[in-house]
Amino acid sequence: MSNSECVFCRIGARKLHAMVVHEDDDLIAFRDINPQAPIHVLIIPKKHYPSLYDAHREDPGILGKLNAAALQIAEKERVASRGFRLVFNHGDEAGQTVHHVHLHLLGGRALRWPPG
Ligand code: DGP
Repeated sequence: MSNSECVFCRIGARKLHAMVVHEDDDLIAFRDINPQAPIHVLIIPKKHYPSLYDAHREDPGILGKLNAAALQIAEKERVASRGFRLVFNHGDEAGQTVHHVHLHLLGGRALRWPPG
């Protein structure tokens, strides 16, 4: 299922331009439009799942696929040995703004902890 109102569905369907770094049948990864680190890639399922719970309920395996792709991209982007962070923002208090499941891959600088 895809949602024509959803910006990430449109990127996944290649109807909206993004700097794509990785793609397969199930997912697509592209550079964040507002990067918070030198490497900031979003890995998304092509199918529209508004939240982690929807994805977990409908296709729990997709969450593992997003992680596996992130590990591969981190190597390609040369941050695997330096360190990187993988983040799912879920809901208002986490600051989720796009309601299509996405995994953030952040790296290329020292990342503070705890996050803001
Ligand atoms: P989140 O706060 O977890 O919902 O993060 C959503 C991210 O999506 C945010 O870092 C900015 C990014 N983003 C929003 N719209 C677009 C877009 O049209 N293109 C790209 N490349 N990134 C987008």
